[in-house]
Amino acid sequence: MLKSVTTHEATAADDAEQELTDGFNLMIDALKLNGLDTIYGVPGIPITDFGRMAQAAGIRVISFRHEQNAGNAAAIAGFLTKKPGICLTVSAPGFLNGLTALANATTNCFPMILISGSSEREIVDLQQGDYEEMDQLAIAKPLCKAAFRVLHAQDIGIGLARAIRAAVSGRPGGVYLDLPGKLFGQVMDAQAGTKSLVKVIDAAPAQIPAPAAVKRALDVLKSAKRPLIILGKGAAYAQADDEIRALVEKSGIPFLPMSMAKGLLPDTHPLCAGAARSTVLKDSDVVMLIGARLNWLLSHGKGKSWGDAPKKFIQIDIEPKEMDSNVEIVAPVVGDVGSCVSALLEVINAGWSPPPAEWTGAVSKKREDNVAKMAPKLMNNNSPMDYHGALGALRTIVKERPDAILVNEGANTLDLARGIIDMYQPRKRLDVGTWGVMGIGMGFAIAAAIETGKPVLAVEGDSAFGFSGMEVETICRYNLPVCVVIFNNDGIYRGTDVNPSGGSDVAPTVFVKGSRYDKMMEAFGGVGVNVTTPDELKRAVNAAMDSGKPTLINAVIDPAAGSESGRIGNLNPQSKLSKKK
Ligand code: ADP
Ligand code: TZD
Ligand code: MG
Repeated sequence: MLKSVTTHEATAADDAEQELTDGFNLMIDALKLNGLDTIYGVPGIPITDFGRMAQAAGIRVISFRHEQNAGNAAAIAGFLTKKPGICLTVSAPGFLNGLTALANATTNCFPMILISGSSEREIVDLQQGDYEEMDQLAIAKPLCKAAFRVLHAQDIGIGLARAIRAAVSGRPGGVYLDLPGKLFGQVMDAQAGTKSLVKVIDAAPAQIPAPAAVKRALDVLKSAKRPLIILGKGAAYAQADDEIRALVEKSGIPFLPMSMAKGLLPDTHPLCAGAARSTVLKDSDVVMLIGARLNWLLSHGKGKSWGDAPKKFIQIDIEPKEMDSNVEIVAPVVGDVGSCVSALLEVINAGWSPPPAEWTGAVSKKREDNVAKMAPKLMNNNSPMDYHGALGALRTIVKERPDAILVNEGANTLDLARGIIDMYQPRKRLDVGTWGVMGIGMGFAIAAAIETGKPVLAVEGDSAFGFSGMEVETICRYNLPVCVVIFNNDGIYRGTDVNPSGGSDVAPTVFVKGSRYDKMMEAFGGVGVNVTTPDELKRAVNAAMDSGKPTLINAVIDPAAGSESGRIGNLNPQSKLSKKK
């Protein structure tokens, strides 16, 4: 009989024989040894038994309806815990379904490991048509941070150790681990097997910034008349929450949180410039980026939205190659956010003059004006609802339940929720990230509930929800405290487009009118509610959050309320030939 190294006690009778282990058990033991206690995946050949045995060995195995959602769950588990999230799939098609999530995780700097079973190497390499034949390693390589294949049971320990280190050290990202079906059944001596396992020590070592780089950054910061700190999701990932808060408050510099950095300090903090975004981007003279890239989300650090005032950029990032990627960085500080911010704080604590009151006063004034302008819109009780009325209700709920996790995707549903719903705690807002990808919703919501045990509120455009909607069954199956609110405006951006040809097909952006997504949740034993006013919405969400029952609220939104592509319509190419609408 084969014996798992860690799961069975040896008996006297067994002592006579050589104790054996195999690929299944070694992989399970390797995961457990490294504290990787949850697997998100979809079963099938050749990993069905692996999932069963992992569950028997005490690993939590969360089974999804589509690998992309399992992969997104693993990715966000990585973001929330700083441990690589594990996604497990079958070969070729299952692998490819998971690959989108792996690429997205890499793009967003989330640590995860996609583990896929694969077919017989000998047949795959000769392209002889094996069951689910595909050279998965080669395909994964350009789309992730690192990719490895394990061919021998005795290399499983090293294989997983390499995958863990690659995922979490330096700039975090996605790693692919290829496990051919044959590997699982390979047998070896149990003692040698145990010895072959590796417990990874200090997987993401602190990266201390050079003192000269810290000094250079502080000199630039001191010279500023209108300084600004931009916090990105790398700062949220770093879990250096106290240090970041101290840096902002001791320096007295206004801060702008990127979407998933909201809540590192509360959006209602007196130094938060979230509601004065265009002003601070335009008028600031020194900008310190902390775990944020100058990509499209920050207009590449140049152009109209950055105004005419000359800018100097300081950048704190763990990835040296990020420096000067879009504009000159006059003070690069390479290291992990915790170490870099601590180093800056040491000097600031020793004596610091806050930025001119003229600047901080102007930022506060702008923020207060904008907040006041928005307030009446958020209080409307229109039916059908517009985005502001519905989001005004959700904003109050999040304020009253600051430890709930907000998942958010869509176009108008995303852009308006990001601006309107204030966040109060770190890593509570999870969204479409760097790619603006649709489909993260249910995977993120499920992993957020599993990893944190906190209630989850997923605010979803009706289109966005459709990309992962089948996972409502998964939410019901594991009885997770997830409340999904669908902003149902009958389509993508708007439900009012018409087919310009006059034909019988509806326009490409339009869905079935009056759909009842709430019935989907009811189909699996969850609670479904249809709401048409902000008051009803508020009541339904509060009931869901109080009960912790899987709930889906179909929130009927005026189909004419949205705008093209939400807030990023300017990125659409325009035909110079077609007539203007
Ligand atoms: P946002 O979209 O919020 O602006 P980005 O994803 O563009 O954020 O940027 C995150 C940055 O944070 C990446 O450049 C990444 O290298 C960096 N990063 C991630 N983790 C850490 C860390 N622990 N310390 C320093 N930088 C980090
Ligand atoms: N496919 C993928 C994977 N990601 C995308 N971002 C898109 C397609 C394009 N897209 C957007 O950028 S937003 C969006 C799509 C299809 C859906 C917007 O409709 P919605 O939200 O119903 O989710 P609103 O509230 O109607 O704007
Ligand atoms: Mg919509």
